[in-house]
Amino acid sequence: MRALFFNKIVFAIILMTALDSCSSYPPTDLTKNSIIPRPVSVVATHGTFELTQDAAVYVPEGSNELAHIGNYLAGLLNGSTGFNLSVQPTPNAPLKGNILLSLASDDTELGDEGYELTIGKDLVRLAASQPAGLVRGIQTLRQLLPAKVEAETPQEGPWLLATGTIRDFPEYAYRGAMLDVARHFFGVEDVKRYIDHIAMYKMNVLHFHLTDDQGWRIEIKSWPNLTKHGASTQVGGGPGGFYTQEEYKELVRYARERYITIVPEVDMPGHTNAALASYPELTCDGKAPELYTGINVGFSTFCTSKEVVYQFIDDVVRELSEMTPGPYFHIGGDESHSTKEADYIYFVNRVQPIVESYGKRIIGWDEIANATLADNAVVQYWAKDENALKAVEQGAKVIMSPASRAYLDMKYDSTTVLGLSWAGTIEVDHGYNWDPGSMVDGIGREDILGVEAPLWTETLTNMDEIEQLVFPRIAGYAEIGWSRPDMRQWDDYKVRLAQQRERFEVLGINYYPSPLVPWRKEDETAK
Ligand code: TNX
Repeated sequence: MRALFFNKIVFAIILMTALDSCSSYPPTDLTKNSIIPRPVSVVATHGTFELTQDAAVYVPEGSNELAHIGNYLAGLLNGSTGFNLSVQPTPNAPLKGNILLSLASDDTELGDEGYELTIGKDLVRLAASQPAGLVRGIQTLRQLLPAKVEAETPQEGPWLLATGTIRDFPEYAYRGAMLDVARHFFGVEDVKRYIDHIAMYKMNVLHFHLTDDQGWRIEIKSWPNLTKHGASTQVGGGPGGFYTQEEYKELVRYARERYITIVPEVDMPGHTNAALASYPELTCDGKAPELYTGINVGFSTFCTSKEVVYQFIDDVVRELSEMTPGPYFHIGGDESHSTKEADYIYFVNRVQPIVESYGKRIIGWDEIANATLADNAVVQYWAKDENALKAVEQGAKVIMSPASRAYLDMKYDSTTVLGLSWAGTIEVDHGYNWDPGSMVDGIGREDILGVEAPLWTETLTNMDEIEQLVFPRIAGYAEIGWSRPDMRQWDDYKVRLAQQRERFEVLGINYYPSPLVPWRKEDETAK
């Protein structure tokens, strides 16, 4: 009887040891990480750091901005660890067991968003030349901790990190995702969740598609009917909605805290039915069209020869620019199929100086390259190579959003229920395997400001549906924007992506379990 009991114990110990070795815990090799986007360099020193309840986050004295970033980090860690890490000014005394944030402005290689994360047995140091770099480095630190760090409620530790040094900085300055809140409206909490999702992968731009045929989603005080009437519905006829200026400012603040720039888009002269329905003087015949709840494009246009149109645009750009600290204003300009070519060019040439007069740099979809571009204008390539080439010939920079690769609203394959397929289907590998600098003949890395993945929401009505199309592809677009092309191989990426699954689950993200990704089985996942 006793022998049997003893045998059982021995067996249990052997089993536990075997499981432990599969999960490589405690972690000792920093090069065995699953960080997305892949960092520039990782050097392991083969030890382990343990984060305990005695730790604090230290920041240089006298900087509110760094204290704020320290709080952001403590906030990410405290919920799941159950610790009560506080933010303290860096003392001269020993800092054993703590996390230390600092600025190293002489480390110019790191640029605006790079960071160096040095994990020692006794101390974690995160340094950057600019504050934004610290926030990017915090995302790396997050991904090095067990997935359950993403939980909101206390989880059991230990909270261990392999020791070593990561030096990292982005390939492209602009790394974004777009959210269309015009076809279907999404409230402030949904947008914040979207912002958190993109922040996790070190993206730095939320392009906010605020207006379209189906709805006008931002309060403009000088033209109140835009939201009173123009926001009252959406695709399918639901109630729609809009952001008050206070809500918009709150989103700007939330994004800014994560060093994410909001780029507001007012799409024009096409995609304007909601505005035309609200103010008939913006149409040529002076008649208000009905609100539109279908998903066709190309049927609406501002009356480009009327002065009131430019007064209207001036007011809209002014009110929106005043609430938008970022440098960009997106004027849309796509699919204006009901605007005569000459009128379209006249219109874009008139609108650009208005935007510039409010201190903003213009972005437009690639069609705007047919006009005479303002100095410093940025053209967002989505469809036509010739337009992107015209942009570069005029000295503009290009954002790469090729629909056949980077559109988050394209289906994964023919069985995907949500999404569209006019630009083809985009499986996870197809969305990952392309390089912005060699996508269009004649457009090289030096012409490119960055990469953006747009999400159009004709078929999406809630956050679960958004996430089904966004995850896991968003991680790939983030890596394309951040990591050098020679650092990106699908076979390596798909393994790192598989290891993100547990994070998606802890965060309650409704991801698409692509058959091309070797998602790890439950019993093999790291603790
Ligand atoms: C094209 S891409 C559009 C949008 C649609 C999208 C659907 C672009 C600049 N215009 O109006 O929502 O396709 O995928």
